[in-house]
Amino acid sequence: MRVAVVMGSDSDWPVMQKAVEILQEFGVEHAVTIASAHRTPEKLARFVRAEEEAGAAVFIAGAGAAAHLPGVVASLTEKPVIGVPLAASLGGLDALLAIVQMPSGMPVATVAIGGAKNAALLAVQIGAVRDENLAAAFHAYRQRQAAGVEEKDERLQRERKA
Ligand code: RP5
Repeated sequence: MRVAVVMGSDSDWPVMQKAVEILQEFGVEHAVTIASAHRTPEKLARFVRAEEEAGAAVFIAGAGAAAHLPGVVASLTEKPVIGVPLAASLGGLDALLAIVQMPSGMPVATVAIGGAKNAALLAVQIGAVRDENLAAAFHAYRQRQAAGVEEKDERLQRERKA
């Protein structure tokens, strides 16, 4: 499975790198680039075309402010697009609304403001539908997560007794 990650600016990277960390953790082949729907539309179109040819199954697009990037990526590909609203202005509410309010017939799966980690996990889940190894890795991830909650609860109960 291959995932293509694009963001509108280098200022998006501190958040978007959390998506890349998850893809690395799951051993998912990926590409990352900065390309803007407004500032570099032709570069964006070239990236989407190149990634389709390279076999990308899912696109993750992160942008802030007038966040048209995920929607424009969706207009350029028939692969699923996951949009990550980023808090570049107005706490990210502008980007959230811009990304989530896609016109009928043109979906973008939108995660929370700053939700780059969940975007990558969702991409992994999409890939896991047809990849048993990825499905097993995701199952193990969920089990580790549940075990972590149990540990926190046990610690809380111990502290309350002390
Ligand atoms: C958006 O504008 C980018 O995705 C970024 O979140 C925001 C601000 O960009 P810079 O001015 O930091 O380059 O297009």
